[in-house]
Amino acid sequence: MLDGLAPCLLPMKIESITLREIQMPLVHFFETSFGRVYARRILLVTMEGEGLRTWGECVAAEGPFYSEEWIDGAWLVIADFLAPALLGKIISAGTQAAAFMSRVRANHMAKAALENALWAAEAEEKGLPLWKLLGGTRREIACGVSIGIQDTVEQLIEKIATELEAGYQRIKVKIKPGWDYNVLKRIRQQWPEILLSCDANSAYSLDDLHHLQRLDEFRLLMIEQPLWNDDFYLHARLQQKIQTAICLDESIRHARDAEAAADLGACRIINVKVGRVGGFTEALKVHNVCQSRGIPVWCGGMLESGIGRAHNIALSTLSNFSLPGDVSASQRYWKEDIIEPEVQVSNRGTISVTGSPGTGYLLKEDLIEKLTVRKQTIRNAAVATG
Ligand code: OSB
Ligand code: MG
Repeated sequence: MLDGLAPCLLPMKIESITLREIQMPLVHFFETSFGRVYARRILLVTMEGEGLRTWGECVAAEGPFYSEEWIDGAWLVIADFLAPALLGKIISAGTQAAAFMSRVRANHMAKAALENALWAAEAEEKGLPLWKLLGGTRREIACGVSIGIQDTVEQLIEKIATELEAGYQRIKVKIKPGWDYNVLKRIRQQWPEILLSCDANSAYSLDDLHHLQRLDEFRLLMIEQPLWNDDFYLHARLQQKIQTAICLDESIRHARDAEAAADLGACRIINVKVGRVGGFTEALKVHNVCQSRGIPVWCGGMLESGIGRAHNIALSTLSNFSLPGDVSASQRYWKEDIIEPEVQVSNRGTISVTGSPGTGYLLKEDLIEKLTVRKQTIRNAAVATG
């Protein structure tokens, strides 16, 4: 995602980095076991140099509930540490970004926003679609939906019916104690054969073993992150005692985690979120580690705007992304997305990628400007606010 004012040429000397907060109301609230969100506060970054500009999205949420990162923390980490580490550097490929930022521990979503912007610039500069630069092979990716906790089961059933009618290939529902067995039972009564999974976002402990075993009767494709957000060991013990495949999301922070989880038998499936693992370079490593161990992966979502969504689509074209992801149409989230065209899903539940260079999507810069509530540009060590 790059708007070259002049024909751009990597290597690019990074002259300034701009952070923007945009606010976008969700078409429908989204509720997980850790809370409900009605509107997103999204941190977008641009990197400018030698007359060009490239965009990235930081997927950190409004509060540190999914993981330790959140928008205001990420903003500071980028402004005070990551941007200064990149400014003045000459970078010719996305893979080079991580080394400059490695002195900063973790803060993966903040790092990914910057690294992914450089990958997008590299793709554009090489005249390649981002998905090809990443090593993708599919022209069409399979889409599922993640449906939050609703006020009533009937509302959930209605939502599932709408998504199935639209063609989505897999339904994932959020669960928590008190919104699990009976809800899944009701769904299975209505749709005995659909591809169905659930996501607990760490809402259970091993004390719930018998309860979780009862979910086996629903023949779920997977149960996502049932236990602690930072755990493999107890997930491995749980996996031995339930038939349903465990999918890890929160616990997998990098390729070494994927390796450890696979070797321990902590999961049979992994959800890859490019922000959670710190950028495309690490996401590719996770993909490869999983592929070599026979663990299928799929692309998770973080209620992204079009920028992050376009990046997720590109990543999903890699060969081991063999299960439908949580990458769905713009209109499920936003009245108007910030990219053109908006992300559209076919009636077979797929998104197609094109042969155009970069992400294949254009930015609605006027709309982004209108949605912006905060902006800060960092140049060398000096900080300018405006
Ligand atoms: O656990 O996958 C998750 C959204 C916010 C935080 C965590 C998760 C999710 C989703 C939504 O499930 C996926 C999406 O539609 O973007
Ligand atoms: Mg999840």
